[in-house]
Amino acid sequence: MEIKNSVCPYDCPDCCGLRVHVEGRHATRVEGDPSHPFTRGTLCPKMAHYERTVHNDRRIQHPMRRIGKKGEGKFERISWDAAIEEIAARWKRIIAADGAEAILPYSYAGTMGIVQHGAGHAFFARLGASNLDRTICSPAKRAGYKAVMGDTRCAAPQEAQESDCIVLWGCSMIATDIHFRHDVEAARKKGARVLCIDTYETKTAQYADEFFCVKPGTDGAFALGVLHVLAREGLTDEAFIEAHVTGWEALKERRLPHYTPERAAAETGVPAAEIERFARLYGMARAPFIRTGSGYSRYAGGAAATRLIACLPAAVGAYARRGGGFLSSISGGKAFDRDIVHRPDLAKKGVRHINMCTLGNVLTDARLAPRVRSLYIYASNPACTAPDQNRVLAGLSRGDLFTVVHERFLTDTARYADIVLPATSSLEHDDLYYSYGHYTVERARAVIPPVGESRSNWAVFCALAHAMGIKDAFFDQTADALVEALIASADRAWELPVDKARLAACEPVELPLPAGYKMDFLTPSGKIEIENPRVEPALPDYIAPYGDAAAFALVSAPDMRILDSSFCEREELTREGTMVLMMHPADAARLALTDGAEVVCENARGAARFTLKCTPRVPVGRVVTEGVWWQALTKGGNVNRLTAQRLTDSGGGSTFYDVCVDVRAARCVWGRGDFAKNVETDKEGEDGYGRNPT
Ligand SMILES: Nc1nc2c(c(=O)[nH]1)N[C@H]1C(S)=C(S)[C@@H](COP(=O)(O)OP(=O)(O)OC[C@H]3O[C@@H](n4cnc5c(=O)[nH]c(N)nc54)[C@H](O)[C@@H]3O)O[C@H]1N2
Ligand SMILES: Nc1nc2c(c(=O)[nH]1)N[C@H]1C(S)=C(S)[C@@H](COP(=O)(O)OP(=O)(O)OC[C@H]3O[C@@H](n4cnc5c(=O)[nH]c(N)nc54)[C@H](O)[C@@H]3O)O[C@H]1N2
Ligand code: SF4
Ligand SMILES: [Mo]
Repeated sequence: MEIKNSVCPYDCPDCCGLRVHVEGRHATRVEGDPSHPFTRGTLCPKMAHYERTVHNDRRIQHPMRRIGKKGEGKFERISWDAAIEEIAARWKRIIAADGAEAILPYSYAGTMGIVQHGAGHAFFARLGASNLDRTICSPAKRAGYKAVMGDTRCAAPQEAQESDCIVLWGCSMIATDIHFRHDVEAARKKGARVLCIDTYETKTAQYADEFFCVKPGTDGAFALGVLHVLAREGLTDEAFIEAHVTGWEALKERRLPHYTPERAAAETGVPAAEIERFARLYGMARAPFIRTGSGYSRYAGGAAATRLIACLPAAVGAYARRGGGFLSSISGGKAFDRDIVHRPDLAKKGVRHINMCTLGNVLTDARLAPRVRSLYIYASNPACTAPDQNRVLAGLSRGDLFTVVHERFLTDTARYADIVLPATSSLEHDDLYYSYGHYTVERARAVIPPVGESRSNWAVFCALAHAMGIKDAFFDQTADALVEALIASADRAWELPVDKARLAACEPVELPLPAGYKMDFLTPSGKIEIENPRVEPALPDYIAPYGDAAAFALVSAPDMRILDSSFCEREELTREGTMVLMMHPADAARLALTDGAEVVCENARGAARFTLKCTPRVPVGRVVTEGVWWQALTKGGNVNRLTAQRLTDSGGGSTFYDVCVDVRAARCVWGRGDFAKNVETDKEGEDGYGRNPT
């Protein structure tokens, strides 16, 4: 038995260091790496048995061609050569008839490693395929942060250890950023208060000292109300503002008078006295620290809300204090020149961009020119995780759409593929990882050989490049050669020397930060720009959510046991799963629904079926589901049957939580069915679920 270092590849801010026990061709055990500066040797429940994902019976072992109907999941085994040849032949025909833009790549963060995550970018750029704008997660938050803070580095999470007031804002820390708890605990031992702002009583809210429960999508109004109180009660740091902030006076004169605590209370549902209390706790703290998740930004006004939240630390001068600051998202990826992998220089001019949040419309809109004729999907499961699922499934069902899915498991998406290709897990390929929640980076080499005939993303794109007749030595490299080049690029990409020897040796490496980095405001003016003339509107204002004409606001939050739809393969994690809908007992009583009942949620886009859980953790007028479950684990469609393709104010982001639904009892009861059965019931439309608006 050998123990080797690796890195957790999932789309999680923690990016844990792993210690993998290897026996022959098998990983037998996975533990946390105690030498990792942020994750310190512990793992979340999902990764504690990563070997059960890697050596799972459900792993796709070899390439396959569809023999059943789309969505049915019937395939025959074919060879890699046959698969690559068929894809290349189809693509050549499509390019000849409609041009390369008729091919659309679709990928996201199934793996976060720089090489495997962006493995297709150079290939599809060279081909001239449609560009995909990867907007599904948090571009509104990024755009909002950038508008105020430019490229300013976020405070390191460890900074919070010295804070006396930590705000977890739309951040489900216990589910999604569990290792930050260590830093929060350290501060708490020294007397810090922990405040949580969310839409229902999450485990994180229960953990916090104070919980502020806002109406979904109203955080911008909450921030404005707090800023009003800070200004009114003289809790701002005028010297800091004078030296480091632009636009405070404009905000104070043109926005804050409209956002009295009473007005903010009307928008957010948080009583005025509570908003005042929050402002005082935050404003009187010596060194307040805000950690935002992205939940609050997946609404119509997601970018505006981020801009307004970013005004809080500016107003009280939190950046200047030891332990104070703002942690939105860390760009550890900037330590490396990712263009080495992405090769934007290969891109052809004028090629169209397609926003991934609008996949449903893009696939079903017959007027789109050219129509998308082929979809190549890797490291993502859009049939499950993309909004407006009925549209997405209608698109994926098109007989004239040639779909290739490169996957580890036969996901909801893979079932619609014409060709399925088996993908390696992170233990089977080489890569380099950075985090969006801390400043540690780490290299991982393959620690076991590929399971079955699986191949890495990079290996598949090299094979496709050759088959498409692309003659470029770039596609003759190994993934590890790209990792080496990335590591070497740290010299020019990061301003302080990175420990490349440790990095090369697969040890976790903390990126060095310049002293005083928190006060180094990397905006054109060198100041925090509350007012920014380069963005529209120059001065941020609250934007109300879209909503729908239906009774309940529906929030779909992260589930502790799975990560988006990843880990649905793990029976011990999902055994008790079926999608649960949480509702306040008073609402349930009003609708004559009982705990454990099967209920249907519906709106103009579709319907989905849930098991009801009555709980006062969810306020009246709201319902909450957790996790994005594979269809086979639901009782009839997952939550994305109900979500919309509408975009955020800026950044073109997803608005997953900006949704309303009506709720009623299901008319007939289905057991936790297999996939085929659920498809059947969809067709019958017995409960109206699976209703397809097209
Ligand atoms: N266990 C687990 N871990 C995960 C994931 C998962 O699904 N499960 N997902 C991964 C991914 S892809 C991401 S992007 C990250 C981060 O996941 P993110 O979604 O970016 O952020 P979270 O920290 O989970 O915070 C989401 C929280 O926002 C709350 N929320 C929803 N609407 C509002 C609102 O209007 N206002 C406020 N204040 N709060 C609101 C939700 O109730 C939820 O508790 O987590 C990753 N880690
Ligand atoms: N309703 C609702 N919907 C949501 C969310 C929500 O909170 N509510 N969250 C949204 C967010 S924040 C995000 S980021 C998206 C994420 O949505 P997706 O991008 O679909 O992410 P996952 O569901 O994790 O699926 C990733 C897939 O990649 C595969 N994979 C892993 N490693 C590799 C690899 O190396 N190569 C290949 N080819 N495949 C690999 C995994 O097997 C897995 O099936 O979901 C969004 N959808
Ligand atoms: S999913 Fe997140 S917390 Fe869990 S092991 Fe991976 S990086 Fe760590
Ligand atoms: Mo995400």
